[in-house]
Amino acid sequence: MARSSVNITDYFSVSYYPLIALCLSLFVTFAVVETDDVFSASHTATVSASAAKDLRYLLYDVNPPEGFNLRRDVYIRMASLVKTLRKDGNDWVLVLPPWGRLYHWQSANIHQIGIPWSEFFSLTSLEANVPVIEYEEFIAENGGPFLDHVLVLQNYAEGWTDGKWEEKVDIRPCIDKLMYTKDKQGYYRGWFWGYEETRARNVTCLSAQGHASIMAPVLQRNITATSVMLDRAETLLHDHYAGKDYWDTRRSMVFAKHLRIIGDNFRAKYLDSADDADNTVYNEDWTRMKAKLGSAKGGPYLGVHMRRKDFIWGHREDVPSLKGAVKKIRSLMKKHKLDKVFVATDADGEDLKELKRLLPEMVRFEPSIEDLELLRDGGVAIIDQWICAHARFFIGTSVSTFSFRIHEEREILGFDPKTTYNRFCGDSEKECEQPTHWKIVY
Ligand SMILES: Nc1nc2c(ncn2[C@@H]2O[C@H](COP(=O)(O)OP(=O)(O)OP(=O)(O)O)[C@@H](O)[C@H]2O)c(=O)[nH]1
Ligand SMILES: *[C@@H]1O[C@H](CO)[C@@H](O)[C@H](O)[C@H]1NC(C)=O
Ligand SMILES: *[C@@H]1O[C@H](CO)[C@@H](O)[C@H](O)[C@H]1NC(C)=O
Ligand SMILES: [Mg+2]
Repeated sequence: MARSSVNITDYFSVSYYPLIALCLSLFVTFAVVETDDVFSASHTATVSASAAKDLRYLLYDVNPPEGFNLRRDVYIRMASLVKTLRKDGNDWVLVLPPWGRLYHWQSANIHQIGIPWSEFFSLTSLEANVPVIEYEEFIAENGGPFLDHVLVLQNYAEGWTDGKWEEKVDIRPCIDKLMYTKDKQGYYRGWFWGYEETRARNVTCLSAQGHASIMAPVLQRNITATSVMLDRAETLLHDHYAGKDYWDTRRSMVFAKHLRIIGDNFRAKYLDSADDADNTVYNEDWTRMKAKLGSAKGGPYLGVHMRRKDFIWGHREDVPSLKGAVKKIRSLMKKHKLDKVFVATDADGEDLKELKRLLPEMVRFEPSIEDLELLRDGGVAIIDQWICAHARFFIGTSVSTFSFRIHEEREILGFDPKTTYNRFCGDSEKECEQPTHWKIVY
């Protein structure tokens, strides 16, 4: 079996530190070409004290059970809100909520709390879309771990009145048990991404129904505090799903360079895949990454995302048995004349053993414990997604946001939609509707 485990520790010592130097040099480059380079246009993360007057911070968090890939989707909604807010006066900055305590991130008991975004994404790239700072940078700029106001978003207790949809937002009594408690000094304590020192001066529940930017008037007029956190931010909908602004933000979510390097080295070593031959040459500057649809060829392997765990516990009819999935994999390999298959999956225990028995030739990215400590579960998920994104043909799992993020990555790389928007069907699923093609709006 082609179980392949690379030694990532090598990549780290070789390429991680030069990376910091590289980032610094990129920064200088971007600053110089300011006139026509979007990459420097919106950088206000370090604002001088004199301009700090109307500087305001938007923080947010998401319902604890939500996973990595839905959280990435909520980021897009918040970035859109910050853009709306910035159009109307104040110098709003989006504070990136540290990663951690995700239900699925429990590998090997490694510490996975308070992880900065720079471990997973390129901050320079995010900043070229909307001003962002890491949480620890916020604490430093703000002079301490104090938030002025937390708004806990919730639906309306009464649902949609008259069955009619309307956009609205109102201060309302909290529906669920409040996850914040007052301490002796009158400050509110809560989870705050595991930062125990963080506290809030005020907490209010707000019923909201509508798109992210319905919060703009409230944040501009009703709440005048400098730092405002929206908890349960997933309550708000996309301003315009798959529109230009959506795609700008999505394209700006460039994976951290060290993760892309590890993925690329793995492709080269185990999958005969390289950008030049595969027509997947990547531009670090997402504002200049405009691959033509159908231009990407991809590496000579089938990419598979097979979601298991909670997706099979409910015996969903749109998720196949392992046998069914392997049958489909074999037929796709034959059809597309591919003799290699890369499998990304969250399968574990008996399920994984069975999969390895049924598909012994599969290639998987399986880091050692030491490597996992460096990458964390989020880094491994990104590397899995990056490798799937470069496959000649991809098949994912029905309604998995993990698969959806791979679709988007392949769309950015310029793959023919036929090679991307595919999913497994349940063994006895009657109408197996395939995923929707969302075209990039540049
Ligand atoms: N490395 C890796 N991790 C996976 C894979 N599939 C699922 N996971 C993990 O399991 C999580 C998915 O479940 P959730 O946390 O419920 O939510 P999600 O990320 O929004 O994605 P979906 O549940 O698939 O919609 C991911 O965030 C990953 O951490 C995979 O193929 N490779
Ligand atoms: C915001 O202020 C306006 C005007 O004073 C008021 O009508 C509205 O109810 C307030 N909204 C919230 C959410 O507090
Ligand atoms: C908390 O916020 C609410 C809503 O804006 C406001 O009415 C109230 O006065 C605030 N409480 C404190 C202690 O500032
Ligand atoms: Mg999920």
